[in-house]
Amino acid sequence: MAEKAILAAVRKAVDSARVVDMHTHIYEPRFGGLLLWGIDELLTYHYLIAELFRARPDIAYEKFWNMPKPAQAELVWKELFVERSPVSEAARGVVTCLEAMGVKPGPKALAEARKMLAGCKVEDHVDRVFKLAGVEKVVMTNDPFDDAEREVWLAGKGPRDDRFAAALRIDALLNDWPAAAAKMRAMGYEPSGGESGPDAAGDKEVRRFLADWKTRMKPAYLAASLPPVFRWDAGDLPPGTPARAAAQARVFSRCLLPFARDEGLPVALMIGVRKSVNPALKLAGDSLGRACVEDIEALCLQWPTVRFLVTMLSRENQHHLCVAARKFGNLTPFGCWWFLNDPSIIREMTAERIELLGLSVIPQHSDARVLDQLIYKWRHSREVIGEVLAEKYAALAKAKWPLSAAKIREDVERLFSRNFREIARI
Ligand code: RAT
Ligand code: ZN
Repeated sequence: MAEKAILAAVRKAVDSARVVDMHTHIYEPRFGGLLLWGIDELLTYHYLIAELFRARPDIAYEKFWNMPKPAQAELVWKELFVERSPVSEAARGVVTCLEAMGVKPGPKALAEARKMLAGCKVEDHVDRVFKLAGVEKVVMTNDPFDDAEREVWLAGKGPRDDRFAAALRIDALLNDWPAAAAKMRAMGYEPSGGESGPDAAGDKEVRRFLADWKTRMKPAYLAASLPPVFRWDAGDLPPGTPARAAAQARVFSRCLLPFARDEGLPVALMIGVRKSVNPALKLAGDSLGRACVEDIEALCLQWPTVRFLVTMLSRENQHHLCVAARKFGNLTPFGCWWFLNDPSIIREMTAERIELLGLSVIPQHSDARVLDQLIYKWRHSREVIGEVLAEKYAALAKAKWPLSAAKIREDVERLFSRNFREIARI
């Protein structure tokens, strides 16, 4: 294949790949208000709220939080789209969405987008966004400790929409055991034990809880977002470990991992978030820290039959994570998470991963919190991932390796859907 034909074949394969998006925060329409969509939600995305406060540090946080959502959206629009050009990745994302939905981008687009979406039925909007984004399936983030969400699951309303798979999110069990235990009690479980975690009978109760939620949700995997340093118990928990860390280690190692192993459920770990470094910013107030990849290597070694899907928030961890994945077939790096979901970093991480791990990675997830974001997150990522792949294929062609459009399509499909499907068995 000539270089020009290769570039065209890669572009076509990447642009037409049907994505399985392995981590989002969007919900099936039957979850009602939990599914966020539309222009006002796009503009009040926490990534943009952080940017608003950079543009207007004079605005008091409380004043902003007390504004009704449409007024918040108007303020973000004015400051980040009218007064300034929307060049940041999150702001450019809104422009991509507007354009894709047929609203002429420009200072008047907010009013136009509101008008256009006003009479729209959410189900129709889901269809339209999935089509525009080229997404076939998304995985939600499902938290049985969230009261509003739990109610929907317990009510068992309506048939499942199989474009939305579930993920059983268990942060609550790991991050604040006493509070999680109290909630479990209110749900009819008896997680015996103390501040430093469940005892042997309590372990069983936690697993019973997980089993019940597995039956209810049919999750593709268990998931947790974790700080840069978190404890798990490799049998060496030193005496005097603080209660909170001991509880985390105990729940992780004696409840979650055996459960995942016995049930054949993959475990997705999102590591490196430092929560609430600026609490006044709420969801926008988290930062990051460099994690310990050595811990993940030890985890993969000790639990060889558990499939670990791992993403890390620090750019400095990415190379080591790839090297770790070369050593452990049960470790799959995924996505360019949160502060890494920017074209310059996606380019670097995708090249690094492909050079070290070939096609055995999941290059991206969207983390969309607002349905419409699927459009821009995937359009922008396809563009960059396509460029990286084109370079690799061009180098192969230069060395006379035979290539075909069909082979390229097959490789791309692995990256955008098959690798995840095979691990999660969905
Ligand atoms: O990317 C985000 O929106 C973050 O706020 C988090 O949701 C993170 O992705 C998470 O799942 O904890
Ligand atoms: Zn997320």
